[in-house]
Amino acid sequence: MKRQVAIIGAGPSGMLLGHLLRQAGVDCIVLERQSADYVLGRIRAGVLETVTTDLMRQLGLDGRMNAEGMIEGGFNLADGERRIRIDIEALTGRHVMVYGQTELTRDLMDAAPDRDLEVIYGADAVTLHDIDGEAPFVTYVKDRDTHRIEVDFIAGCDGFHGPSRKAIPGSAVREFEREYPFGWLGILADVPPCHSELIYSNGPRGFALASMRSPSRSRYYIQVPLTDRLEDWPESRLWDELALRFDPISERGVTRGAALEMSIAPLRSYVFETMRHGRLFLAGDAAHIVPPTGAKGLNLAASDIAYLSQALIAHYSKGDGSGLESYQDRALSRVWKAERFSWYLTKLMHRFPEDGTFEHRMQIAELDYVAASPAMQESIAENYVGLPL
Ligand code: FAS
Ligand code: PHB
Repeated sequence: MKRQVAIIGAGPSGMLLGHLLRQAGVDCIVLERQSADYVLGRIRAGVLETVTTDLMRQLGLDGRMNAEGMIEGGFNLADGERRIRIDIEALTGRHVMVYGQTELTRDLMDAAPDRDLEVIYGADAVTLHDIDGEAPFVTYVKDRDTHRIEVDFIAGCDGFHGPSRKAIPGSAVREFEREYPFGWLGILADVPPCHSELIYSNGPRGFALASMRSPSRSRYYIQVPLTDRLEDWPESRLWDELALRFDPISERGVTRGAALEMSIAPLRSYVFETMRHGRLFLAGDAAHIVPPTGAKGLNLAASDIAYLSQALIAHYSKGDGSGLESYQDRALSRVWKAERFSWYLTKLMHRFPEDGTFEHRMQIAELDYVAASPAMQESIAENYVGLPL
């Protein structure tokens, strides 16, 4: 089989790229290891920058997002008893959209058949071949048959644990990493949010985030030691902890309910600077990871895909290869700025085990400065809504 582009991974990166290429008449195929249900079962991001909502609008797939998503003109930083509202609408003229990654992925999946986007779920043993050569190809196994696809280009959209990054030879690897000494315990429940906007709190008991998916569905996180397991956290214990942290600083206090999902995610900052190697291009979590504190992960994947889709479409429609040549540098410029902001907010809002009372007073002093400085609030706001492409 011969296709123009093979896309590995049917998460947000792969599905956004697939739709954008098909919309421009570029022939592509998406290869996904898991089932569609499994992909939809992963609960992840909740806040979309305009770079992401603009792509959905460009695809004409923003209908449900506009109907069910929540426009947020601000968010809050807190330190236990004080809430500092960052008025992103007034400070930047822009906003963010609260609409779960699961729903965005569902919209992209549901539209694939009618838009002639071929997605192979259950594609095992996806392997990249000759990515340095002029005739790369991909192989995979499905229903015990091995399939081979000759391609012009491969888009590695297979997340942090996929095969694409690992296909790049060690001599070309340039990577940077920081692992954080804690994780995020998250819970999703059909209960009304405690506050009309997100609250990131660095209170006396540690970091907590009050987020949402709709006026009747809430998403909460608290910082937990890396040694904690889900079995250490019966739902009642987590609701007690969330009430202690958010009842004093929220409009309505925490409403309890049965968990639809609970999970513990590790936090890391990671950049793999070789985002292009020969005919292979990496995008999204395959190339970089941010701690979710700045709500950047999904949105960075979207900006990579904005650059990569423009480059591939220019190559096929005009024979213009300049976008492919500049992809890595353009993408990395935005990636590193988002890594900085995510690292900054993570340092500001979390209790680090190695920190003492002085470091905590530095965090409080920083929040005092944020509370008093319109310039600092504008800086935080412009990073939170997403820097320009
Ligand atoms: P994804 O990981 O979403 O998708 C990669 C796809 O490739 C997956 O479907 C996978 O099954 C597939 N794949 C992997 N190996 C393969 C193989 N060998 N063959 C074929 N397919 C393969 N971001 C935020 O902004 N806010 C958050 O709150 C947030 N929470 C997160 C929580 C967790 C537990 C994780 C892991 C990430 C979180 N993120 C969050 C970041 C997340 O939203 C990512 O940025 C986003 O999923 C990136 O999308 P993709 O690049 O498509 O990668
Ligand atoms: C979420 O709603 O899942 C969410 C929101 C903002 C973040 C991280 C996660 O920074």
